[in-house]
Amino acid sequence: MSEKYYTLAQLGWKTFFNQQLTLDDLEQTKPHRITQVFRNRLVVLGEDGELNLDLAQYPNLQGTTIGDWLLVSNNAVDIPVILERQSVFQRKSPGANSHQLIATNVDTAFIVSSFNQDFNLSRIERYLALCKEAGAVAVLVLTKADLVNQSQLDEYLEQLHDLQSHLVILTVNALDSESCQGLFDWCGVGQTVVLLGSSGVGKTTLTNTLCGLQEKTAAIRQDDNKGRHTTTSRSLFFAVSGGLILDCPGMRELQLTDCEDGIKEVFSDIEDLARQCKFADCHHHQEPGCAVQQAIKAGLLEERRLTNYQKILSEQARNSMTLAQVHQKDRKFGKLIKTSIHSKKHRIDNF
Ligand SMILES: Nc1nc2c(ncn2[C@@H]2O[C@H](COP(=O)(O)OP(=O)(O)OP(=O)(O)O)[C@@H](O)[C@H]2O)c(=O)[nH]1
Ligand SMILES: [Zn+2]
Repeated sequence: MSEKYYTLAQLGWKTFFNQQLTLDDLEQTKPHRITQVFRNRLVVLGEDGELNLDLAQYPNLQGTTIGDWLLVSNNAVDIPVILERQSVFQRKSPGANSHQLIATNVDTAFIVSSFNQDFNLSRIERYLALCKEAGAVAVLVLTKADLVNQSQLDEYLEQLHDLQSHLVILTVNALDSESCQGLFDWCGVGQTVVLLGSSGVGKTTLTNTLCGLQEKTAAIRQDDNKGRHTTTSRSLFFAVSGGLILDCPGMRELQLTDCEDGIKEVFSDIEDLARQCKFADCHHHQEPGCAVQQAIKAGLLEERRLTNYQKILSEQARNSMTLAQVHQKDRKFGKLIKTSIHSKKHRIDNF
């Protein structure tokens, strides 16, 4: 990738980013996009080629991820500026009270799921909510279509009917580029695509097929000590159709946070029904005049869908609440430090 030069438009530069530049920025800096994230450094790509940015030298870049646009100064001394993002994918860090950025400035998200035990409507709904919240178009890509027969395939597809109106669903054999042709429509020049999905569903295989890579992307895969090879760092690849593909690590534990709007959009059918319930604070369990329960009884709404809606809504509330509590704790701790500095100063002043 380093020998090849790309225009900013090919790297996904848009008017949205251009509008953020001042005259000084235009004269003294050059836009670069983060294409690889490592523990200690970032690889960024601009019109003049690739640069490595040391995270120890620029601690502000710890809060960036793949897809971000940076203004890197021509003198290579000033701290790079992170441009405002057009879309942000984030989740709750597993086992921690913080957000984890997955990818930014994404146009389209391929929600990758496979026709086997991974096929799970509730998980797909989760990813749909994540896409809504992030501000990217979701396309559902179902892999391993070659491993099921037509009637099994129809059975799976039947279940997807009520998921989301206008949701584009593509069924593919990720190993066969002919079968993946429909995906290229979303991967044109300057378009950024992220692949989301559990481990083993075929994200790396799809990336290889879309990018015309023959061999496994060995450089970004490391043994996780369990005899399993998983994608460990975040990397950006170019599709043969010119688009940019972001490959993120497997996300087995997808916890949603600060995602209420996204969830409500994905479950707008339930939201609409809830407005017709007799009680404004109806929990849709056994309350009289519950329009949601009536729809379930009438076969118009799947009970599973209501359960998943309530589950992920309360999960995101819990996760967001924990973060709020952490912030409150931080503020209290900050005050404590200020008070102790103040009283120390007071003691010194009075000495
Ligand atoms: N037959 C068939 N095999 C597939 C298909 N897609 C992926 N595979 C196989 O499924 C296995 C897992 O695919 P990967 O591409 O490594 O999965 P991944 O989603 O990148 O997994 P992580 O890197 O762990 O997140 C590999 O052995 C692939 O060859 C498909 O459409 N058909
Ligand atoms: Zn109700």
